[in-house]
Amino acid sequence: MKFKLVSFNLCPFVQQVSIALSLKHLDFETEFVDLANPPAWFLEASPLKKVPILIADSGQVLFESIAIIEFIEDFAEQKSYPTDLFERSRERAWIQFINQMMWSLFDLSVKGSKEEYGSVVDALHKKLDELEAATNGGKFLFGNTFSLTEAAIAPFLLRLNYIDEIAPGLLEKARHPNLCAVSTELMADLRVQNSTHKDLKELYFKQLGKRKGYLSTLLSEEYKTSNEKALIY
Ligand SMILES: N[C@@H](CCC(=O)N[C@@H](CS)C(=O)NCC(=O)O)C(=O)O
Repeated sequence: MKFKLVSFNLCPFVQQVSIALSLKHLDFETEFVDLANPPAWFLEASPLKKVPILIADSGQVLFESIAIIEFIEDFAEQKSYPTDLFERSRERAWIQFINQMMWSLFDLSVKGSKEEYGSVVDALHKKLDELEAATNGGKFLFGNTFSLTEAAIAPFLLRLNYIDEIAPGLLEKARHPNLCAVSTELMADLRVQNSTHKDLKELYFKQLGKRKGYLSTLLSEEYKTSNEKALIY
């Protein structure tokens, strides 16, 4: 079976699904839509008018990143979740935790003053403390296997790394050693590298520029000039 992953160039939730599909070696192509000007077929197919949606060649449509990732796990022969039911449930819960944490990236990008930005960083660090405490010192979050939790967190860590380039101190080795090591591992992974729009970093900085928050003041001039309206995602 072949799949079409409907995407928006900046969307981290699409990237999670893309990594999960690659992890399971499923056959898929990515189609980008412009969410500022969405095509009629997309509005018809996507119940929440959001990406990702995954369309099978049978015409069946799936939506919501976590539900799609669960489908991928069920559909693929190669399984990722642990067989122990408690461990399984915990990994699913951490994927939800990571998806909620994804919205901190939006908060970081829009806070106008350094102080407000600092409060978001503090709150994010506390969430990262929780995740750090749950890791076990393996190569990845919960062991040595690249799993669905890695598919979930890689898009978050990638964007954190982008922000860290202009405002260092988001992921600190002293406070989050295991997460830093996982981040290094994931940024070097081809499944992660191949899961985004090829110009993601530039698009991301442009988006930060358009949001005109504190972070935009730290960008190089080329990203500061746009007066285009920023999308909220
Ligand atoms: N809970 C959804 C969130 C998806 C989401 O927010 N997608 C954004 C792009 S990153 C979107 O399509 N926004 C369009 C809109 O809100 O109209 C999921 O995990 O699939």
